[in-house]
Amino acid sequence: MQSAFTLGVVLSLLATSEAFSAKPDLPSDIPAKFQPRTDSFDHERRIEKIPMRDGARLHTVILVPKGTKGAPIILDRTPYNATKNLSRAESPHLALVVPPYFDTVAEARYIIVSQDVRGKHKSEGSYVMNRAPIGPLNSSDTDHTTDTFDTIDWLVKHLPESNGRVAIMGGSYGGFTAVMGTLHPHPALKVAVPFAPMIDGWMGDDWFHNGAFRQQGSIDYVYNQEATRDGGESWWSGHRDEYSHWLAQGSAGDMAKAKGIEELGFWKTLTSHPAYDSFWQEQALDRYFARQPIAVPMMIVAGLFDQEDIYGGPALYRALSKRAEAVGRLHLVLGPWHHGGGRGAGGDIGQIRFDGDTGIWFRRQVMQPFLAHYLTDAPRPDLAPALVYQTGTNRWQKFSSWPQACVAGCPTKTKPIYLHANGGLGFEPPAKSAPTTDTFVSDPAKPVPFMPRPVITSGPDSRWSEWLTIDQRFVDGRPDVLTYATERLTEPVTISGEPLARIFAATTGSDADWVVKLIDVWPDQDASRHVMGGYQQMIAADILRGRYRDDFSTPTPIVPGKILEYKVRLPHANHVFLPGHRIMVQIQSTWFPLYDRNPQTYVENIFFAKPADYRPANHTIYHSPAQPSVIELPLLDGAPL
Ligand code: PG9
Repeated sequence: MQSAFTLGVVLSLLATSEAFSAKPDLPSDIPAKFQPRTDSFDHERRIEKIPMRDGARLHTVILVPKGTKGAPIILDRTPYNATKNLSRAESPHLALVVPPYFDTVAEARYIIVSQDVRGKHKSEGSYVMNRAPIGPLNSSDTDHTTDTFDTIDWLVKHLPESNGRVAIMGGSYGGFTAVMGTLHPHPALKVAVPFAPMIDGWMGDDWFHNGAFRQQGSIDYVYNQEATRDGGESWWSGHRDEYSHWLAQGSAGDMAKAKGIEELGFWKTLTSHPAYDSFWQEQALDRYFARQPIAVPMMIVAGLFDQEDIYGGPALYRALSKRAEAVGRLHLVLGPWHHGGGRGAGGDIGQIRFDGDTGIWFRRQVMQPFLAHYLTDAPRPDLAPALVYQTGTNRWQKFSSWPQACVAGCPTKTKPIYLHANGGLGFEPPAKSAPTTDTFVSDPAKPVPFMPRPVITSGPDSRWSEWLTIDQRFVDGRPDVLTYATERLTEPVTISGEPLARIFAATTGSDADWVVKLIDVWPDQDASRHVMGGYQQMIAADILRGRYRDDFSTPTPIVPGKILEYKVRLPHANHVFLPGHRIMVQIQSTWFPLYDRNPQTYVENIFFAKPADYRPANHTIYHSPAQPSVIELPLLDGAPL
């Protein structure tokens, strides 16, 4: 139905000659004589430079289904090339031209818009990596909120085919810009769907996890993003095995120096803020948005196995769900997805299979009815606050809140599962008589790889998107990986929420990293899929940089030999360990080259550690009655071992 608002827009457009001046329907940078015929296309392509309030003009690609009237607008704001984003295939069909996450909106014949954020590709202005909201970290008059506002204002005034209602969508960086667009929204912005949004770059998204620097994927990303406006220069390695590439350098700073990228703006920013200082705290969108009204209905889409932004989606949901306006307007969808699963195909990750294509199912059955309700007055779909995929059983579950279980503040409190002597793991506390410690040597010269070598994270052989589900047997048995496991389960064990590892440990060094992995071990043989026999499937795993054990913003050295408790928060999980399976915990101290190596000697800034700072250390894990190391499991059904 055409709204009075739309009619007003159309009439005002009719009144200006500019409105109906001929607009090219193909990229304006193609000379007229080479413009192909588009009669058979089911859509028009319009290229616009949309002016912002400060005069910068942002390059915007608009796809309008031919003959459409009263259509909503879907807006995606990206640093990754809007033209490319809406040129997936050379095809006259809209559905093939747009990226897969627009499949249902293309079917619904909505208007699809992709815009280069300021300073990237064909947009004017300067690029700031993850430009913060206007305020202490951004002294300019523009941010993603104002740019979104100005863009929407232009779109609803210049697209007579629209019904004047806009949704903002996008993944990862585009998820971040989508969330930012809702801060002070234009009245036409009716709904937001951020996929895998980057929310807190220090706590658990792209740049750091609990203080450990994600060197691989950060330095190269900064180079690709910042070296040139159009991304024309990209990172080079010269090694098939990225493990040897990084090991050949010393610190992350040495790698940056070797590549000559020390002057890049965001690299300098990263290296000046290794701790969770005000720079990170003030731009963490979960903290920031918790203080703002939820101005636009939002569906946050996140992946249980997101190798880049596993923290942000659930953290944002948790922060926003405390606000009164969240009721009926805020939804979390936590699917069995890697970073791109919800936006693409979601049938499997590596060897782990799910029940059908969960990505397409979600977009058709959940996202599209949600969008249609807010954009076209379609009936309100019956959506729970949280829709979470249960791995192990492979089914979707609806929850009235999320997480279901956590250490404090959830409907259910976690229960500890204890590390035992001789590699045991169980719900009973350790016995007095048993040995109380396990010691291993962590040698920075021989770090534990985070995926089997050769480590390949780009190109056709890349295993980057599956690494969180890779069979952990490739490190099980290494002398620097401790493994603890239960007996075979006789009943299912269900977890639903946020696990937390509390590990008592000592080291002979003055700093150390702690990696804790919660693993589902499959039965020794699997009749239907042989590859799954004995498979060690990671369910939740993360890293803590020991210097931040007491305070993320203030690092302190570890006193060598002192037994301390380290709390490692693990990513959210919704999983059933099935009968016949075993629960396993692995503890190690390196996850290389994804995370930079801790020199294990306390230095002020690990980015610039010197070769002599890297020293082997003996790490001791305690499992005594007085110092019990545990994983606080978000158990839903008690402890039925
Ligand atoms: N994870 C990527 C990213 C987001 C935000 C900042 C930096 C990197 C991405 O996929 O966009």
